[in-house]
Amino acid sequence: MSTTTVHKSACILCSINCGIDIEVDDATQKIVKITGDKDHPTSQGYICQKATRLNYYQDQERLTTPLRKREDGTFEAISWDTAIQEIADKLVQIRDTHGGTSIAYAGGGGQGNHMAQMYAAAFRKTCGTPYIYSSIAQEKTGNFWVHGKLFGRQNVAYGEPIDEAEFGVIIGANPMQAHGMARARKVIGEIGRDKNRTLVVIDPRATETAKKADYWLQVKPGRDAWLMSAMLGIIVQEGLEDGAFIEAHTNGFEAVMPYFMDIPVQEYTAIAGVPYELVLEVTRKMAAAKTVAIRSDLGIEMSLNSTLNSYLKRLLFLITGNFNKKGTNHLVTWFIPLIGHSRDLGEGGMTTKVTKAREIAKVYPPNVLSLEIDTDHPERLRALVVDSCNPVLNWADTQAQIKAYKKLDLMVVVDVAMTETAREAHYVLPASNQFEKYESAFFTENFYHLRKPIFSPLEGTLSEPEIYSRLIKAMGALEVDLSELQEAAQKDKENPGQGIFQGAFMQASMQHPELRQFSAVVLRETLGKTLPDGADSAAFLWFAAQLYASKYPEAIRNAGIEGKGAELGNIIFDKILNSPSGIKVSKHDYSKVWDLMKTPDKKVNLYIPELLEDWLLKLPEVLENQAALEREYPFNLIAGERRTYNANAVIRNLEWAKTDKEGFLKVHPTDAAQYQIEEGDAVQLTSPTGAIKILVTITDEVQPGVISMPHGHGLNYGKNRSYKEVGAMPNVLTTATYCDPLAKTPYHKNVRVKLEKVLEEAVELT
Ligand SMILES: Nc1nc2c(c(=O)[nH]1)N[C@H]1C(S)=C(S)[C@@H](COP(=O)(O)OP(=O)(O)OC[C@H]3O[C@@H](n4cnc5c(=O)[nH]c(N)nc54)[C@H](O)[C@@H]3O)O[C@H]1N2
Ligand SMILES: Nc1nc2c(c(=O)[nH]1)N[C@H]1C(S)=C(S)[C@@H](COP(=O)(O)OP(=O)(O)OC[C@H]3O[C@@H](n4cnc5c(=O)[nH]c(N)nc54)[C@H](O)[C@@H]3O)O[C@H]1N2
Ligand code: SF4
Ligand SMILES: [Mo]
Repeated sequence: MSTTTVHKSACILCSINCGIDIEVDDATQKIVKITGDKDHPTSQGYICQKATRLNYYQDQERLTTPLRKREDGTFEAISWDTAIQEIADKLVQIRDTHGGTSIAYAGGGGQGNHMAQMYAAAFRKTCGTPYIYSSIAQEKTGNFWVHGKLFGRQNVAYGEPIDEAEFGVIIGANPMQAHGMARARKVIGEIGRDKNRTLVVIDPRATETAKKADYWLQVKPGRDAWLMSAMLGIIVQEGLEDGAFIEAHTNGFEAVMPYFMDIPVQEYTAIAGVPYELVLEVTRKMAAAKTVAIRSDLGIEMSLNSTLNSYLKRLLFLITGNFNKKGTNHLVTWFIPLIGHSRDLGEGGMTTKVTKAREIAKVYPPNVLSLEIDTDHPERLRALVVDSCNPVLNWADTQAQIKAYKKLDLMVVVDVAMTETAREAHYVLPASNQFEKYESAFFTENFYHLRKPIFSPLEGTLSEPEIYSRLIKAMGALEVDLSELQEAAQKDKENPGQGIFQGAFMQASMQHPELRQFSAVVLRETLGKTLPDGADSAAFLWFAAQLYASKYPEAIRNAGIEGKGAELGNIIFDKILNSPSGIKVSKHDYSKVWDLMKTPDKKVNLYIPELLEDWLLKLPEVLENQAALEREYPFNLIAGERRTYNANAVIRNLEWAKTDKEGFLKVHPTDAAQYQIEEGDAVQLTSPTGAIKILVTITDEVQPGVISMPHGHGLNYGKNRSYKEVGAMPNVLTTATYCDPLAKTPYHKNVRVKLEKVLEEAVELT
């Protein structure tokens, strides 16, 4: 009988990052079984079906050597030294000729590999570029921009505790499949059974979550702004707002109120497609509830009026007084900030060079990337480094991207697998995967999980911290002698508690200010070398812990971590290193959360004139502008549904899926009858940008005129497979410019298409 060992880690398939126990056969080093980790502070043993099949991530086809593209488009294997030096030389040449702003970085983290980010930041500084194009900027940047206005900073973050609220509202999210909240199925099930709690779901589709709800408002796709405006209209017109809360905690209500006093509620509910009486009942009940929490996601972010939706959703809980108390949306902190704050346009904020897209929360929108490259503009992008991301598959307009990438002087992809994007690159660098190196998970607020490696790195691969450290040095940066710091780290290890390393590090940072931008690399090579179990890449957490401890000492002690001053930071660092299931780093008392506000008077600034004047008042124009497109392309395609077996594009081998390998398109029976389509038939979908073939399943889960396809299908894995075996790529249909005017978030949930039945037998993929 072979023996096995159980290792603790986290699932890397969605932002919840549930704790997992991975049982590995000692002899074969194969994963035998994956179960939930009961010691994990937030998931508490919960996992969904996807995590149990993470062995398909571990065992998939991998990259094992750096690759360089030949003239004829094929790749050749090269050594790491050659790859690093050639890439570094080209980056320096491009930077020194065209400026750092001609270089862009894309990706950085997927759902569970965030360790590299500190090192990637140092690398971007070396390149001299502010440009980080991130998947988060194709969903959440409208929210962040609104936070900047309401709360004073774009990186002020809040939680959405549906589990603690008397009245929960879920708008455009399907936690039963997509999660987005911890232990979602358990929590939604509990709320559904509890007579004292109410759950409202706003979704055009009869989702698994909608089926558990007390009220399901089947909004028409893209019409949430009318629905939420109508709800706000009812609140102010009936005087249901919380005057005491508004008085104590907000500014600007008098300026906001008239806009909603004037909303023609019945007309707006009709546009939204939801019965007026139902909206009235739900809104009154919500206004009367003791606690309300609202959770939303892509259904309103990747939809028409994305940024306006972000604002209206927040007004709903703010003017009913449901903020910053238990059971309501309330402010939280992150141990390592996911995003930053960017100054807005008019305040000297940054934009891209060609399309002038604004930087929000320190990131740039994927939708404009191809437009920033594929142009003769003298300040266009000329080099692109992609890490842990598959834009060709996942970002808007696959064809426009492929065309644009051909114009680049340099394109580098760092990934574990030969992705659709990697195929376009000049250089492909193979990374060790997330179970072969130190990694972290920290999407969940007030929490941090450092994950130890379980397997040795696959031969030929390197971790991202190592890759970026080598690139930085090969570019000629960080030529500082670190031996004194290395000695100090060693002495500190032998004489703990005396702050020897801390003192030396502070002194070195003062003497060589240029070191600061490389602090992650410096710490890895000094303090890192003294850490147990090869945890050198985690050394930057020591610094992060000091920063966090200096900002939130009370909240940290409130989470049961004792200590003062520098000692508190060191204690958190030690705890992180020694908590295989992750730790709660802080707990903010409800009486103190208002301190996290960044407005000068700590009040919420409700009035955002540009959204009210230029947008809410002009909602009818949005409908008019869509009308021609809707006539020509009669179907609303929800392009990117989260299902039982899709997980972005992290797992490439579709054998992992027990069901729905084909990635069926959901079509309503009425539409199926009209187009004479039967279960399993193939159809062609054509948008203004492109066309795909896809197999149909007939279901009344969608409304007539609305069709829904999964996200993360159509991957080129294995050879000679037809679309029938791999599904279809949604972003062949999407258009880069079909997006939110402010945040540039795509309208992936409202893609307009024509549908035709396909008669031929099979179409091979190229
Ligand atoms: N299984 C699985 N889970 C995942 C992922 C995955 O790939 N697979 N990806 C993860 C990631 S990266 C993310 S961002 C999250 C996203 O998580 P969610 O946003 O919760 O998931 P989606 O299925 O994309 O969309 C949510 C809902 O929006 C609805 N919707 C579509 N159009 C509209 C509209 O106009 N109005 C309203 N109100 N609703 C609309 C859809 O019917 C759908 O039920 O999921 C995460 N979890
Ligand atoms: N049409 C449409 N498009 C969508 C969506 C939609 O709903 N509709 N959803 C969007 C959303 S919300 C998101 S978040 C994006 C997600 O899209 P992406 O940001 O592209 O994320 P993933 O698909 O998770 O891709 C992660 C990549 O990281 C690689 N990888 C895995 N582990 C490692 C590692 O350890 N190191 C390195 N270097 N690489 C690794 C994987 O092989 C994969 O190529 O897709 C978006 N695209
Ligand atoms: S996919 Fe998300 S919810 Fe499911 S186990 Fe993984 S982290 Fe948890
Ligand atoms: Mo996402």
